Amino acid sequence: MQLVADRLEVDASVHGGRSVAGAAAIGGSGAPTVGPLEVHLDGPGSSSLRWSLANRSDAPVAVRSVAVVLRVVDAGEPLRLFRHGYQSWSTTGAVTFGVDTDPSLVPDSIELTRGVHHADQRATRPGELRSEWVTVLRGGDGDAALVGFEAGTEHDGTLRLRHGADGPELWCEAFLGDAVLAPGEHRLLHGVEIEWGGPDQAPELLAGWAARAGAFGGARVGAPYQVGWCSWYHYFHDITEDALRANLARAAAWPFDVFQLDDGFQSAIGDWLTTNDKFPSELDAIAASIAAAGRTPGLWIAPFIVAPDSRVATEHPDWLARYADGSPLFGMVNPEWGGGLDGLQYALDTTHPAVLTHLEHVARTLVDAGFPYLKLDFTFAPSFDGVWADPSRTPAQRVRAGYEAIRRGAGDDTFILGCGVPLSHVVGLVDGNRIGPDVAPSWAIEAGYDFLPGYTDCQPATLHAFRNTLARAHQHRRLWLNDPDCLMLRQAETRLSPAAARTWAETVAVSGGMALVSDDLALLDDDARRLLDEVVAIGREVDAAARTGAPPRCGDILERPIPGDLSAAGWDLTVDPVTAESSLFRRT
Ligand code: 9PG
Repeated sequence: MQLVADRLEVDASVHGGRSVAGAAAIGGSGAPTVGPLEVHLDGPGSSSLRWSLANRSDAPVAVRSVAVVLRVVDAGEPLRLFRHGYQSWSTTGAVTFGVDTDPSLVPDSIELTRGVHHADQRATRPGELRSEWVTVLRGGDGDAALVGFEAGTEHDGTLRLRHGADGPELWCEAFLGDAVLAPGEHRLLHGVEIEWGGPDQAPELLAGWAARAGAFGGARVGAPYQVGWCSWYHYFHDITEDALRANLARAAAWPFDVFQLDDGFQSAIGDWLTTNDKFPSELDAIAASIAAAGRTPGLWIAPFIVAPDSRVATEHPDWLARYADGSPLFGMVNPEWGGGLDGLQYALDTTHPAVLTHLEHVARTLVDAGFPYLKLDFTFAPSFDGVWADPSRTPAQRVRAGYEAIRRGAGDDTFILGCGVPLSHVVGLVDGNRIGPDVAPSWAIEAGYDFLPGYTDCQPATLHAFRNTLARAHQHRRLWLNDPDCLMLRQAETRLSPAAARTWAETVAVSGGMALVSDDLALLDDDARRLLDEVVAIGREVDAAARTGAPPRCGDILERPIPGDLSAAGWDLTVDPVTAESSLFRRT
């Protein structure tokens, strides 16, 4: 297989509408130009592309995307692609060109869902497969090529495998999401690297890329191994202060560092500093009780979305992002949240200085109230297409600005866990990141619960969390601490078999990632406790090895849609994803 630089492709419009999309040859003398945009390229098709973009006109230009197109030559079939998902919950794993499809092409896929799971919320071209931030391509001839952006903080990097005139093409796309370049403005784009390896070396290629991207972005990888409890996966929205306190009392017998309250305490989405009727105490009193029990108080918030009837939204309508018609932009939907519009929530405009001051204040107030551990959820909302106060900002810059405000308010010592987050946007700002969909008290998704057309694999199910935990194992201690999502230890009030619960526990262990329990502790017996102790013992070993040596290795990452092999620190885990049966061995 060869990757041969072919041309430049630009999608842009003169501010206000007229398209200036087009292609330009590369390789000749002078910088290729499409309409008012000039692109400086250094090393296209070599192992390292450096590039930048300039608006040479005297009018503003809205840039959707700029791509260097590589022809994929002599790859042979099957042509496999490591498809890296956009955000925490987005499906990650191997797909085959000409066989698999992009979920945005499913006829009844919903635009909000496409915005949640891709940098570009528009549907792809037929036959196209796309990966965010990084990919590995492997043809039938055996060579594997990693193509990855060194960062995703200033703009997204989307790798699109498409049918071209002469065969497959890989588009290395800088996605700016219609960010407006002022007349004369010049912007650096994130570099793209290509690394080659043998047919079995995808895990090593990915580990090497993650190490370089982490070092480049100043990744926060030094936090201690985390063991904790989280209120979500037993109580969900019905968590009460009584239930929280009952678990805190039982936690005395458990080895938790962190004790984290999840969704369900807040008076409204967006009004994070006040509790609802289920929580008679204020947040500082709850944090004080957790701290008095010797645990680190943790709290969930969804800082960039607000309920239509929340105080923040009704008192500050100018803080909301907008659609072109002037109505507030939707950032997520969840009927359980209420808000007055069937569960639809608005997105805050993180390019508005007052919004950033507000976010900083919320974070500082929560840390001052006693929560040095914050889980930030549904944080993709500022990436959506819309009308933003500062039109020069890209989707990546909008998300990152929100995280930066929270980090400023929370201080350097707070553990920040990203969730529902476009992963490339937050390197250097988060300590941990959720790297997969939610677990659930069942293995596969249950019939009749497929409520996201095209995106079923991103819905809550332990199998879906399992898949991403293997496929993103290379990121642990390179980009952040991986959070594979909570263990599911209980044997009552669950449809997970004992074998499946053990398989998931072993997976969390061999991933070296965060070990969080999320059961009503009253339901857990001695077997559950022994399983947690086993997870923590193996997890600590794997985590320590990942700090100094290689991250966990998923050996069959390109072999099948759902891999089953994970190895680290002498441990070999093999799982059949269909039956959820596992075998775990220690090499001697
Ligand atoms: C709280 C939860 C937990 C959980 C998060 C996140 O696609 N969905 O509709 C969807 C809903 C909830 C969800 C993920 C996806 O879970 O991952 O740990 O904090 O929010 O509401």
